[in-house]
Amino acid sequence: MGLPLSGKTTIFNALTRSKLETSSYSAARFSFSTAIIDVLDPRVDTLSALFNPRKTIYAKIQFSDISGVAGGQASRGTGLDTQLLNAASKCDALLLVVRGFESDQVPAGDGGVNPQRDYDILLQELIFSDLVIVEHRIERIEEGIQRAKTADKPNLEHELALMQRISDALTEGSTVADIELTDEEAVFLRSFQFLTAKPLMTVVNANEGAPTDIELGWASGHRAAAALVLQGELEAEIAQLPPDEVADFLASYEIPEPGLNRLVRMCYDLLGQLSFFTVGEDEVRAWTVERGAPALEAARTIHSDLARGFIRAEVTSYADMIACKTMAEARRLGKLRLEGRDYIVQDGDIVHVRFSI
Ligand SMILES: Nc1nc2c(ncn2[C@@H]2O[C@H](COP(=O)(O)OP(=O)(O)O)[C@@H](O)[C@H]2O)c(=O)[nH]1
Ligand SMILES: [Mg+2]
Repeated sequence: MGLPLSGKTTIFNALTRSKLETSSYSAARFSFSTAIIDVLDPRVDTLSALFNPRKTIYAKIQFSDISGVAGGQASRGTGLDTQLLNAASKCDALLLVVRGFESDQVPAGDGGVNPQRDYDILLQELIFSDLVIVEHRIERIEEGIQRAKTADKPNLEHELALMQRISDALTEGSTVADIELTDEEAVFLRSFQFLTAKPLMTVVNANEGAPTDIELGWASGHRAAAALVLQGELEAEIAQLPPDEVADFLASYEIPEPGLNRLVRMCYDLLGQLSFFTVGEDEVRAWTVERGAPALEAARTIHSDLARGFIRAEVTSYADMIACKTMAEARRLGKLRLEGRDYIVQDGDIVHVRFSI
């Protein structure tokens, strides 16, 4: 999401190889498009070359292009459109696109191009929309406390204190993610789907040739927040190239890798996720779990039966697998470990679950 004409659709096209129409005049109305991409992890290709499976399946990320933040909704007290809030609240992370490019064709509005200002406006909108939810909840709890039986009051008062703490933090410009919460509080708050509880990624959409390695401290001052610069239009062009022309194109612009790759790594980092792999003749496949997830959780990601009947996980690190080339050799050299349900899965692990139901 982002302000009109920041290049949301351009970035979306770059990320998803889509060809949605971009426009040089402002459409501040709600619109929504979505696309799913394969995470082109070179480790999957390497494993696929080793095992020569019938199917190769990459991890997937779904991106949505959500427009409709005009800027100033919060200060006018109107807040974001309900459809927009619904669409955004379903996402695991928010990607804020801010304009960093100059252009004679695309009006920049009052004050010209200013990424930090636009970021502040967007964050204010998100904070305001969470504040509306909290204030509404506080009213409901206060009504409830007046009517409640004595036995129910402590619970309601407990929740009221939590909501007031959130309200105070948001009023001071913090995000929900910034607030120290107990696990119990965090679980309780999930159903409210606060936007500022989500990881926030800021993309500064810059012109071709703009430096991409600059410090963006202003966009990473909150917990679970990070920022990067993408050359949106150029990246959208790269996304439309035939795969065998990409390397030459990147070299001619002195870009080490498509910005999409950097962004995908940022997604994994901020969401605290990692990939593990399953391999075989039938299928080589990447799976996604949260960092710190035990083998049992990895098994459940593959299939609930594998978790239900979990016996052991056979685990080989990615590096060992590449060195050994076959499962038989990994086994012979003792690189295939038997792990229990509590084993913490590592990024790149090749996992085979033994189970019985
Ligand atoms: N010069 C330049 N123009 C861009 C860049 N990114 C987007 N644009 C143009 O800015 C306008 C708005 O882009 P669009 O992606 O439709 O913005 P959205 O309203 O946020 O979805 C379009 O005319 C784009 O071609 C960029 O990096 N450089
Ligand atoms: Mg658009």
